[in-house]
Amino acid sequence: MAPRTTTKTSITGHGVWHPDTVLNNQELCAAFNEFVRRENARNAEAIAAGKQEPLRESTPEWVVKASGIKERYVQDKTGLLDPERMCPNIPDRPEDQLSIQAEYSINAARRALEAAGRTGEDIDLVVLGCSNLQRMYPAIAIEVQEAIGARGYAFDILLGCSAATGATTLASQAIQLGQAQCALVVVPELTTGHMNWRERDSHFIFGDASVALVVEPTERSRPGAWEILSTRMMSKWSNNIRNNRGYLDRCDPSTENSTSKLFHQNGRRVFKDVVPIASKFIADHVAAHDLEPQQVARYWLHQANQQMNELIAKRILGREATRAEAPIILDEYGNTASAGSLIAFSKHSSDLPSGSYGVMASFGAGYSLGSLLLQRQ
Ligand code: CO8
Repeated sequence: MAPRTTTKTSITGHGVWHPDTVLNNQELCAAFNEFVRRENARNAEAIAAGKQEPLRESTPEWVVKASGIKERYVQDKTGLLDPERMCPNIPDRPEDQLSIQAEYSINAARRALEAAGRTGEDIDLVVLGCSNLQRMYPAIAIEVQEAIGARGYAFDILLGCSAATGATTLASQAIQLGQAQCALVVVPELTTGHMNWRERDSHFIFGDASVALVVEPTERSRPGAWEILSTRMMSKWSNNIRNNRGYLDRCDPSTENSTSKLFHQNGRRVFKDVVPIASKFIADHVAAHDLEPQQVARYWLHQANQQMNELIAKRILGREATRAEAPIILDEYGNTASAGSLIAFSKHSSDLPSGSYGVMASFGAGYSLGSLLLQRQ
C-alpha cells in the first residue's frame, strides 16, 4: 500500500464572527427600487426621448432564485438603505485606533484560539488572506500580530475568493518548513465596501464576516483536529471578475470614481466557466489520494451561488449531493468572498467522526482556485 500523504500539519481551532446587523432581500430591494424610481424621474426627459434606457427594479424572489441568498450580515445598513447614498457608512478611524479589518480578524481569532486551547502569545505567524484590503501598509496582519501579543512574523495576501485557502496553504507550508510552530490564519471579509449597490445584477451578492483558523504541527494537535493531508492551488487569468480600485486612482481624475473601481463581473460567463474548472480541480485532488469522491464525507465549497455549488458537487459525485455533503451557508451570510468555504467548514464539521475526509475548496477572481484535503483526527 502507498504511504499515506500528509503535510503533518493540522487545523487545531477555528472560529467565525459576523456583525450583528442583518440585511434581508426585502429591505435591500425596497431601497434599490426607490433609488431606481428616483433615478428614472431625474432622467425622465432623456428616457422619454429614447436617449437613455430606464433602470429596472430588483425583486427579492429573483435574488433567492438566482443565487440562493436570503439575507446577509452587514457592517452598516443605514447608508445601504439610503437611496441617495447606496454605500455603507463606515467612519474612518484615527491612526492610533485599531483598524476595522484588524478588529474583524481579532473577533474571529479569539474564537479560533480558544477552540485550539492557545493564546495570542503561542502564535508565531499571522497570515491574513482577504479579497479586499483597506490600506496598502502597514500590513493588517502585523496590526493583528501586535494586538494579540503574537511573536514571529505576519503578512497579508490578496487572491480574490481564494485568499483564505491560499493563506491556509502558506501557513501550513511555513510549519512544514519549520519557519513557524503555531500559525493563525485570519480572513476579515468586509465586502460591503467594494460592491456597487446601484447595480441590479450584483447588488445582492456580498455580506460581511470574518473567520480564523489555527494551524499547528499534527504531532502537537488534539483529537478532533483536522489534519491537512495536502493542498492544491491553481490560477488562470480571467477578466470576468474585476475591481480596479488601487493606489494609482488619483493619477487619472477621469476614471477616479468610475464604477470599474467597484466589484463588477460577467456573471453568466463566470457561472459557465467555474462549473467544469472547479469540479475537475477538486475531483483530481481527491483522486490523487486514491479516494473515491463518495469517500469524502463533506465538501465545504466557496459560497457564491447555490446552483453553482449544487452543479459542482453533482459533477464531482456523479449524482446530486445532499445538503449534508455540500453544506450551504450563503442563504444566511450571502457571499463572504474568501471566507465562505472556511465558514462552511467551521459551521459544518463538528458532527463528523474521527477518520472522516473533507475538502475545503475555493474558486474566485483571477481565476484562482484552492483546495485542502482534510482528515479528522
Ligand atoms: N431582479 C430581478 N431580475 C433580475 C435582476 C434582479 N436583481 N438581475 C437580473 N435580472 C434578470 C435579468 O434582467 C435577466 O432577465 P431578462 O433576460 O428577461 O432581461 C435575468 O434576470 C438573467 O439576468 P443575468 O443573466 O444577469 O443573471 P444570472 O442568471 O446570470 O444571475 C448571478 C446572476 C446570480 C450573479 C449569476 O450570474 C451568478 O451567480 N454567476 C456566478 C458568479 C458569481 O457567483 N459571482 C459572485 C461573486 S464572484 C465569486 O464569488 C467567485 C465565483 C467563481 C469564480 C470562478 C473561478 C473559476
